[in-house]
Amino acid sequence: SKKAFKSILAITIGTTLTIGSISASAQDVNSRIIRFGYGLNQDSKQGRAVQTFTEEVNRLSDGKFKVKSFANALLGNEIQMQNALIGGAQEMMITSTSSLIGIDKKFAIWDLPFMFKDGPEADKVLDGKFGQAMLDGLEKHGVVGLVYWENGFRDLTNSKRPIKTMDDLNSVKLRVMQNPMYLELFNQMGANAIPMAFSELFTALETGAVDGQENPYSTIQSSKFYEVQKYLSQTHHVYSPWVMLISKPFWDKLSNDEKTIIKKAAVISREAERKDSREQAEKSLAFLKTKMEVNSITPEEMDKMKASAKIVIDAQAKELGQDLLDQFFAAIKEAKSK
Ligand code: TF8
Repeated sequence: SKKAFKSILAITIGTTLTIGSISASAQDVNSRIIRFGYGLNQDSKQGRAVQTFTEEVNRLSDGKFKVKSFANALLGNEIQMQNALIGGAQEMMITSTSSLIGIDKKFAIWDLPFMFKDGPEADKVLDGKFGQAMLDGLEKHGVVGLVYWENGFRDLTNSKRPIKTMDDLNSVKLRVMQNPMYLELFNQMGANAIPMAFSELFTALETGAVDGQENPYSTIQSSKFYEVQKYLSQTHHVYSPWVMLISKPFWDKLSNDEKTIIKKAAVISREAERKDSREQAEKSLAFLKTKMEVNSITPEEMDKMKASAKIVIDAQAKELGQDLLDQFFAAIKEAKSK
């Protein structure tokens, strides 16, 4: 009868809805707390993307996973956090690939100067076979690499003078990331490069312990470097990625369903972060122009900087092996052709 059909329909719909809403709990998903550390402040593209990740993990696990995020290097600087992940004292973090070289020196490859034309070109190499192989190589060192985010093209700021030529870099005390490639790159260009953790940088700029630094526009804005720096020079010397890491001891405890949740949320956060980063770059530059003296570099001077950088690239070939460099260059070539 009509009535019986209706009630069967009601039961069917009811069951379907129930199954839909309990799907995450029907899986092998346990209650977990994930401590997630990062270096920038909450009101930065990094902070916003960590928030996206937090919400996605919460949604996909039906609230069973709780991500507790710690901004401003509250859990330590990047190197300290990496070690905490390896030891299992912290679950997750986002780090610059640059500071990972203490764990896997191959990661210096991403910081080779003047490699990428734009973000989408870098995405292809990072998300493709080459980038994945680099992530796979981390596991034996005690961390699992999930996805790359965009830190972005790096530009120079300082408080001494506009940097228009390499000569202008002379005797500028420039903070660089803790990676010998940067040390050599800027010393080669005439600066006095000083490696330092990002968490110490604002104070060092404020007190004059260093004169300058290099980071993407968005970070110069969100970390308020414009308050203690007068000049911004658009060198765009390196395209710098971030990488999302999870502690290997923690990862090994997770069920496959749990790993899938983390992986899905990581990819969603990556897409959101890159979009935000690319929109923010323009806005940050416009903002910084109201606060700082901004100059571009002429093509002739750019060529000189690139020639100087070439020496550093050749030195890295010795350090990392020509093989790896060739694979990297091939991946870039392929990305350019697509
Ligand atoms: C640097 C990096 C940092 C980021 C951030 C702390 O200059 O670009 O801004 O890695 O996660 O140290």
